[in-house]
Amino acid sequence: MTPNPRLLAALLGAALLPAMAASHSSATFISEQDLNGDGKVLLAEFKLGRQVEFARMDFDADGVLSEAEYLGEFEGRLMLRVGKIADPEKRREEQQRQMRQAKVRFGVLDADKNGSISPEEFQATGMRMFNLHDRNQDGVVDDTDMKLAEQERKDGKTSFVSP
Ligand SMILES: [Ca+2]
Ligand SMILES: [Ca+2]
Ligand SMILES: [Ca+2]
Repeated sequence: MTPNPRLLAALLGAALLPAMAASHSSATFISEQDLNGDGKVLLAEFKLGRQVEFARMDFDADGVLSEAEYLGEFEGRLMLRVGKIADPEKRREEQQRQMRQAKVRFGVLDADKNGSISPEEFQATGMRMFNLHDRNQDGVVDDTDMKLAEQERKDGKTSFVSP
């Protein structure tokens, strides 16, 4: 039996790209990526956002993301988030868990395993994310895709994509 490629992509995405957990619902995706505030995300808009994000993380501006740059940027954001956890033991555990996941993500993003993330590698991962949200594949993530995702969720098709 040949696995459904979309199902496989979804499973891989869920397993290998925990970064997506933060953007797993299309509503969150739109609110994070909608640069001009019109309630939808065009492919070009999304790519531009990724470019800006890449440049922001590329601290030494050498055109690629090193592991230190990638993890350092993530750690900064993580500190703000885990700071809300009152129990110091739990906070430390969560921090370590998240950093381990970030290391795994770096390995996934670095598709050619040369030790750094190129802009192409960064965009390729973004495209997979975009395609997951663009349910009807029209190059825009908007209300229609949210409704489709909602319907699929009701039908129990993609519970692992949008739990
Ligand atoms: Ca760099
Ligand atoms: Ca690479
Ligand atoms: Ca769409």
